[in-house]
Amino acid sequence: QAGEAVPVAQRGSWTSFLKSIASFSGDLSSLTAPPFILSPVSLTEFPAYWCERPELFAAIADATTEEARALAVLKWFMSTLKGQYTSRNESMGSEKKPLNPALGELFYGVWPDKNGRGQTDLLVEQVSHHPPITAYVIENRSKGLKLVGHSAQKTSFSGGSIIVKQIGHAVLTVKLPAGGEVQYLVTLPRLRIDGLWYGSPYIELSDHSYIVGGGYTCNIEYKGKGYFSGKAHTFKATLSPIHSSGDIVVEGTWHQNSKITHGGSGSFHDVSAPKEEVTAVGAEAGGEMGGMETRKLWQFVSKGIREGDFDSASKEKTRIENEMRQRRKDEAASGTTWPMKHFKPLGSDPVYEKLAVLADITPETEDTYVFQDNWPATLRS
Ligand code: CLR
Repeated sequence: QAGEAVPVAQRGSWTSFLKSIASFSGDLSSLTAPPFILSPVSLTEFPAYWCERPELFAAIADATTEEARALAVLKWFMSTLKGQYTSRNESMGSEKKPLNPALGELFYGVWPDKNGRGQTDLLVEQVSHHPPITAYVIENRSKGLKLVGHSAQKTSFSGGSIIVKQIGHAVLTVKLPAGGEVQYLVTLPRLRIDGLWYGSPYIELSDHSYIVGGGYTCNIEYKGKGYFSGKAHTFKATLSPIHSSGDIVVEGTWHQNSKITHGGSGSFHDVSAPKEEVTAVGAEAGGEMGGMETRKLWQFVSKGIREGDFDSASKEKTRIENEMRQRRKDEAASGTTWPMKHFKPLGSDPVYEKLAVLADITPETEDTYVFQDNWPATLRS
């Protein structure tokens, strides 16, 4: 039944929300949604999903051959998808609408060293508000691993589902023990948000994403229940050496496990063990959070949403949005713009251009945000 999962009092507003999505394409973040679907977490926290199995990230540094390294990168990547795309369903009952980050919003965090895997640091900055673009860095310095990326979305509506095209990419840089480094381009899958009619949205992945570099290309193909009457959340990854033959194929479900089905054998990834959430770290002296740090900025909005006090959540949200609007007006009046704190925009990414051609990835170029290597001291002492 329509709106089955929606609290009775909010069914009307859910229906009108769906109607506004259907007649709209572009930036969903600006649409007003009924309270039951609101998440207390801002999109600036999402890059943490890239490292919730820090030991798998660290393991990339231990590989000693190109093949082993390519497999380690794929295994780390596959193991992030469950968190990226199903964790809100697990923790909140369905996919929710995240808080729309303010320009300049920040998030810092850390996964501490454990069993010799080294400390991994996270830094996130909202580098654009219109359209929303989030830039991030994840670095394990002791292992010589660094992931830099940015994330944006283009949404449309089709057949009762929201289709989300992910814009942006990430580059993983691996320092080699023998000197030098190798880089991998990581592109992102397409999302379909199903279950809207019932008011219990969930994500299915579709199309392809790629990992390219270090002598290999990897084409990951995603299929869901709707497609060819297959199982939910399935994938097939084909890892191909660039200069020789001999593919390795991995098949399975990204939210559960997979095995090598060609060019080897045995189980590949398995995400049944619990993941490890990032520990938020304030950037100011003593680990205090500044006003633009996400958990401080949204503190009372989040509290309202968590406690079901939607009146104060929405009042507080309006207050923040008005403050940001005023800031933009003041900047326009004085002919200034909000400066990025950790990144510099670059119109085309040379690493992307070099690697994308190897797997025929389109577009041929994408812009990027170059990290300025200015970690706050609280993460580096
Ligand atoms: C952001 C980048 C992360 C992976 C990821 C997971 C969930 C996505 C999110 C990204 C972008 C925003 C998103 C969200 C799911 C729902 C939400 C598409 C891609 C939209 C804006 C909200 C739609 C509202 C319905 C839930 C009603 O690495």
